[in-house]
Amino acid sequence: GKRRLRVLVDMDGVIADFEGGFLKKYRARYPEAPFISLDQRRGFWVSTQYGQLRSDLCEKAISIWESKDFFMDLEPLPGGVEAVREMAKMDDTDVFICTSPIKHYKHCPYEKYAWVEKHLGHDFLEQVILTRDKTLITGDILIDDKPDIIGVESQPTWEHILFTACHNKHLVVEPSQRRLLSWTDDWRAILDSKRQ
Ligand code: UMP
Repeated sequence: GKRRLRVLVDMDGVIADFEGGFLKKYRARYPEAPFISLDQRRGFWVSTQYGQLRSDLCEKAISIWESKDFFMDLEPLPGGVEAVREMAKMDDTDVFICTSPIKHYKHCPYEKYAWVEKHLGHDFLEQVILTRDKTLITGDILIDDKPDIIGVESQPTWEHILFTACHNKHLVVEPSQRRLLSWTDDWRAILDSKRQ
């Protein structure tokens, strides 16, 4: 085909292990506080589920990802960085990392760039999109673990591919909603299905 394929890849929960990094730092900082194992996670918002467990835990959870080095220290999720590198090398394919920074901006935006530089290389910084509204970004597909991606544009150009994560794996989704179960799943076939 002559048109290039544009792939948008989310960061937290797709290529960077937000949930694992959160739980490790939360347990280290609040060893006496109850916690939610990854098997028990339900719903996209960690802070909401912690707040339901005990009201003071909502702000304790938030304090973790607002801390310096939280985003920088996230481990890559298995196969994610390799998949992104590989798709970026494919013919007629443009890949962008599309991620929403938290509003506590002291560390997060800087560390997201630093993470991409560390794991994908300096040149890949050209591909970073920080936005709180992914519906404004045009693309053919958006690979993201958040089940409901909404914003001011009611008809985004991309097809949302739901990346399976601890918080969404039990969720029953519309039959039309495609999932990527992990980076060992057939992401190449999903890309090919969108090529002209
Ligand atoms: N985030 C919160 N609260 C939560 C869980 C995540 O603020 O309970 C943040 C972390 C990420 C952002 O910066 O939300 C999610 O970004 P995307 O994965 O949608 O890009």
